[in-house]
Parts: sequence; structure tokens; C-alpha cells
Amino acid sequence: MAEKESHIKTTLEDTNIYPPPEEFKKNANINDPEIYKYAEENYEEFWAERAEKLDWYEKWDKVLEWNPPYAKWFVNGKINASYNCVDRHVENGKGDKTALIWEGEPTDESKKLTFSELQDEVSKFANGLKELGVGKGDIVTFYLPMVPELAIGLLACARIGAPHSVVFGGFSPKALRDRLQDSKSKVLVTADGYYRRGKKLKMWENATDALEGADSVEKVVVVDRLERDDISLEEDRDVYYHDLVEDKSTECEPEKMDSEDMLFLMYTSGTTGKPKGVVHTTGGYLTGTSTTHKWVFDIKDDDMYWCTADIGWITGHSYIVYGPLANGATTIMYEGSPDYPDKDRFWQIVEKYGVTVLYTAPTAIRLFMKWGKKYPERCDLSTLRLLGSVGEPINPSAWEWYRDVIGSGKCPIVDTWWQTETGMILITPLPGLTDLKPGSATRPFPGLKADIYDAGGKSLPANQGGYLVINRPWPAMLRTLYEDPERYEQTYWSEYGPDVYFAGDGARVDQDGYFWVVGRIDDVLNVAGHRLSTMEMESALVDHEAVAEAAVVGKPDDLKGHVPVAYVILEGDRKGSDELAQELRAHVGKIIGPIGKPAAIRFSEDLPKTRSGKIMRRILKKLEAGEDYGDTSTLRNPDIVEQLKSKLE
Ligand code: 7RM
Repeated sequence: MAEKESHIKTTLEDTNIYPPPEEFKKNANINDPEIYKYAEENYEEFWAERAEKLDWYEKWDKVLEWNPPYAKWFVNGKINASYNCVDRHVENGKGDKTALIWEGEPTDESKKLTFSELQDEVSKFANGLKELGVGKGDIVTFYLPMVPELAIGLLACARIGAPHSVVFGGFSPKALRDRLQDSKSKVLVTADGYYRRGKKLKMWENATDALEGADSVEKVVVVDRLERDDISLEEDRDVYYHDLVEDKSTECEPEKMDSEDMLFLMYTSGTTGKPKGVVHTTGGYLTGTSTTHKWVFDIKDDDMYWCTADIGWITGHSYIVYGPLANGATTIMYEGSPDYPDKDRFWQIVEKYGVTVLYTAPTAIRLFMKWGKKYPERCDLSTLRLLGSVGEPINPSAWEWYRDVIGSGKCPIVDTWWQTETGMILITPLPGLTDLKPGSATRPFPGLKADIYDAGGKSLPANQGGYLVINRPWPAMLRTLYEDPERYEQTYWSEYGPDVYFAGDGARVDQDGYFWVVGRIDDVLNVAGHRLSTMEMESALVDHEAVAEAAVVGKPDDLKGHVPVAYVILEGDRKGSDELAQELRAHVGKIIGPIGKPAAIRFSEDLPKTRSGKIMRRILKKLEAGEDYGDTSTLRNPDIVEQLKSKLE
């Protein structure tokens, strides 16, 4: 294990500070601290200069039009995201450079596509989509595993101006159906199945189930990942991907899109059961993701960049597909599980491709820590030069392990805070500039302003916990919620007025201006980096005939950050049993998807409630965390808390 660079203690945190290594700093894309001052004082010019790195058909007349809470970036600019991620690199002589590396879960399956090959594949699929009747403005839903066709599909949609809506492949038929209906998608792209831990998992069955009642869907494209012969297609509706693209031309003129045309829709969990359709547009999103990708990950032309997220989440959209490809970088995608065929698979992939920049999640890092360092130590990880973290707060011990064991003590770690809604990384170190403190996402990206407010909207002094807000619009910000502007205004811009973005996270800023994000303050759970709505789980539970009432809260978990725990009151004189608990877990899994399954079901006669009948989830949460639950005198039934507590012990 390498020596740590310094052991300076801060006053409040028992934490080391890691300045950028000199070598790294010298060669970093960004190593002049003046950038912060420049961006702050020349905010619009700063972003205009960044946007100029992209290729536009027509330049914008105005950088930013801000009518809080509605923003337009690069007003009247004309651009195509697919052209910028693919064609322009071919035209600039990089046609033979590897754009996309796909690693299948079976160790003998992988694919490499150069930018020229990617251009051909994207154009063919785009022409196929056109043949199916997809035109500008038609929403295409993707329900796919991590196969190359997913990345190709997003770019094909972007090419013809059809916004995509990707639904994570682990979601249930119901979740998919809800999203198909809400977005009124004409076309669904799915697969027969995929590999997970060496097993062939079915996907087509879920997709066809979801299609029952999803009446807007006219055509279904099926990727035959598993070459199954036991599925039957509906002749008028369904077509195999390979049949669709087979005879298509490799030429497809990209649509000239307005900067503010919708690039994609991404559904995310909110405080109420109904998922929110987050709308991202073209010019600003591409400017924001390409800039942050290049600066935060210090991307150079010869980097081998691997983000381990699934493209079904925003991290995959911004930092597997759009950011890296807009920068002409080589991006890697992996289909499977980190423990197949063995617990060293990630490190085998790092060695196989000579990965230089790795971006993953704390939940994965904690799992690797538990498995032990013998797995990474088997592999050559010497190519790694920078490590990233995203999805939830990273505990300092996992941070140090990541740095020492994976990064052999020499790689800076960029802990990046952002959200589906922000589209791009907002709070982050710049690895050639920022002194790191394990567990802190450090500072807002140049030009941005973030703050911590109390409930009344007062900016809090250092080291006081409050609500995280963003005080300036940024290019990749969400523009609205799909067909629901009221909910957009109410969720993000009503807490403190229409020009303060309310992130929904609790945080504090320390004496050095470093941000420490604690986690969600609403009814959203962060389970292993996945955002789940407790309300959705509760409605899944009460949907079961045995359940009268349910409350779901997060219980702290060493590996996953939090796991959902369900308190359940049964109908009539029903009695709880292990069998019923299993049945309820499976039921929630079926409605939401396996990641939504409660870790435990706690049957109870009653739940702590206010006099007006509201379940006090706060108290249940404290019970689960083993913390003091405070005053219960305002409850209608204070005794229940002691009873529940004694059952837990
Ligand atoms: C990118 C992503 C967003 C929520 C966000 C936070 C939490 C994400 C960090 C983090 C602490 C981080 N999008 N979160 N990154 N918390 N430090 N570096 O995860 O929409 O799925 O989730 O995730 O609570 O609000 S997301």
C-alpha cells in the first residue's frame, strides 16, 4: 500500500487532505485556479466558450434566457447530438479510433466499434426507426440490458430527433407499462433476455406483459441477445433488430435540431407514487456533459474510460454515452455482474483494456472491500490514473480503500454529486486543482453556486446542516417535467422561490467551503445508488389483499447505504408469518422490480401516527437506525413506539 501524501487534520473532521499529486497536476486539463474566478465573473461567456467546442449548424443568438424557473440555453442554436458524438470525429480524422468497447458477461464475448463503424450502425438503426414510422418528436422507449444496441439506439434517436426514454432493464412490467403510457411511446426497443451471473435471464416475457394496456405502442424492436428459439413475435408489430437494420443504408442525414428540442426523457422516483418524467434538451445538455466529462475526468485522447453504471440510469446517459462520445473518447460498457465468473471481473476488465479512468459507485466499492483485496491484487491495475465515485455519499473508509487498493495510492478520486435532474455533475473536485477530503464532493463546478439553507430560506453558516440548493441555472438542467409544469415548479422551485433550485438533499458546508452531502430528505430511498420511492413501495404493499396499511423506511446498511424495511398492518385478524413476509417481498419485487424488494417485513398491530392520522415515518426510521427517536408526546398512540422497539431488540 502506498504512502499517503499528507495527514493534515481539519478541525472538525478526522480526515486526511490529499492535494493533487504534482505529476498529475502538471499534465491536467485544468490546473489553473483562476478558472473559478473567471467562470463566476463571466458566467455566460464561460459556457458559450464551452458550447463552441461542439459543432453547430447555426449559432445561438443568446446564451441564456432565464425566466425563473424556466431556462433556455443557446437560444435558436441548431445542433445534432448524434452528429457531435459520432460523425464529427470521423470527419476530423478519428474514424479508426475505438469509440465503444462492449464487454459481454460471458468472458469470450466482446465487441469494439470505431467511430466510423459506430456511424454506420447508428445510421442503419436510425433508418430502421424511420421505416417503423418514427419521426421528429416521437418518443421511443428502450427496455434493454447493457448491449451495444442500447448506446447505438440512443444515438440513432438523437440523429432523427426522436426523444428516447430508457427504462432500466431491472424494472417490472408494471413500471415499464406506466412509463410507456405516460410518454405515449410509439415504439419499444427491447430484448429476448440477457446474461446475469452466468444465467440466461428472460426479458421478452416482461416486455410483452408490459405491452398489455400500453396502447400507444405500434412497433416493437427485439434485440436477440440470447438467440432464444422459444419466443414468438407478433408479425405486424414486432421485428428483430438484425432484420430491421440488415438492409438499411449507412447514410442518414442528422436532423437539425433546435438547441431546446427535447433530447430525452428520463423517469425518476419522486415523493409521490407517480414517477416524474425529467425532460432534457439538446444544446445545453451536450455542452454540460461534455465539459464536465472532459474536466472532471481529465480526459485525454488516449484514455480508456470506463463508467460502470447502467445506461438505464442518468449516469449511463451522461457519462457512458453523451459526455464521452461528444469528447471523442473511448467508452467501455459492461453487460454483467461484478462477480462473474469470479469476484475479480472488474479488475480483469481494467487489465484487459488498460482502463485509465474508472467511474463507479460507493455501493460497489463497499462490496469489493468486503470481498477483500486479494481480487484486485490478482490483476494489473497500473494503468489507472483517476477514479470517480457517484450515486451516494462515500464513507471515508471506502474512499481510502478505493484510493489505496484500487488506485495504488496515486490516483486522485473525484466524488461527484449530481442528479437525474441536474443532467451533469455539479459538485465535484477538479482533479488537477482540488485538495481532496475523503467523503466530501468538495466544491461546485466552476461558475456554479450552491448553498445550504435552513427551512426559512436563510443561508446557514459553516458546519450547520440544512438543505442543499443551487443558485444559478446551468446548461444541462432539466427544463420541465414531462407534461407536468406545475409539478416541476412545485417540486424544485417553490421551496425558496423560483430562482433557487431545491435539490432534496441534506448537506452542510465546512469551514473551507467544502460540501458534505448527507442524503435525501424526502421520501426517496437511495438503495445501492438506485433511487426508489417509498410511496411506490407502500402502494405496492397495500395492493396485496392481506395488507391494510404499510410504511416503508430506509434502514442503514453497510453495503447498500440503505435498504427498504416495510412496516405492515394486516387486514382483519390475519396473522403475520415468514411465508406471508416472503410473499409480500415477492409481490413488491413483481410490481417495482427486484431492487425494490423490502429487506424485511415487520408485522405490527399499529404504527406511530400523529393526531391527524399521518404515519410518522421519521420515528420508524430512527428505530431502524437504532437512534433516539425523540419526543413522542404528539402522537395519538405513543405506546406503540416502545412496543416496536422492544420487538426489534
Ligand atoms: C447521479 C445520480 C441523485 C441522488 C442525489 C443524492 C445522491 C448522488 C452523490 C450523492 C452524495 C454524491 N442521480 N447522490 N451522487 N450523494 N454524494 N457524490 O445518482 O438521480 O439517481 O440520484 O443521489 O441524494 O440527490 S440520481
